Amino acid sequence: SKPHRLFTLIFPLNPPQTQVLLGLKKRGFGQNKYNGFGGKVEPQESISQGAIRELTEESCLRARSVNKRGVLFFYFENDPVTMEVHVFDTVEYEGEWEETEEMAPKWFGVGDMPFDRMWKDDERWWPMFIRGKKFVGRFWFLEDQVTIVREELAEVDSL
Ligand code: 6U4
Ligand code: NA
Ligand code: NA
Repeated sequence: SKPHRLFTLIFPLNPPQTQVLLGLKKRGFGQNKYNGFGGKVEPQESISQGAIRELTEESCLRARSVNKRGVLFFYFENDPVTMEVHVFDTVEYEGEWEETEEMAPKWFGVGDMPFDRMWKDDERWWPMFIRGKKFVGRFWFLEDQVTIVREELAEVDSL
């Protein structure tokens, strides 16, 4: 099979889960897009440990627990490396969010997402996310990182 690389993507929700903290990414892959927090999983850590670490690095919030919500696979035209992104939420976190070198955080209503400033796949799976469903998705992008030429998306009972 093709090489793939593991990533995390975590969304802090406020009780009663009507708002989500997104970050405007200031540099690197996905720059100028709003997204959850996350990054590459490091070799010595579990995937959920990676999500917790990235959340702190990028927003200063410290998650006490995380919930697995989905797995997304991204394929880009002319790039042999599949991105395998593990999506989490957290409702148990400590600290005050702060802007960091990588992210400028901002709260949004879960029904009022800035999809025109997010990755194109997000509006596809976000409805499942906010209904409390788990999901697995695969999205094939052109090199422009905008156009989705094929997708597979399904709710699942467990991950
Ligand atoms: P460096 O700068 O090497 O430390 P790192 O923070 O480890 O980077 P980063 O930020 O490049 O990694 O990771 C990419 C982030 O973008 C992950 O959280 C996954 C997320 N991501 C990538 N493609 C996405 C997509 N199509 N839709 C989406 N999130 C995506 O919602
Ligand atoms: Na990151
Ligand atoms: Na990283």
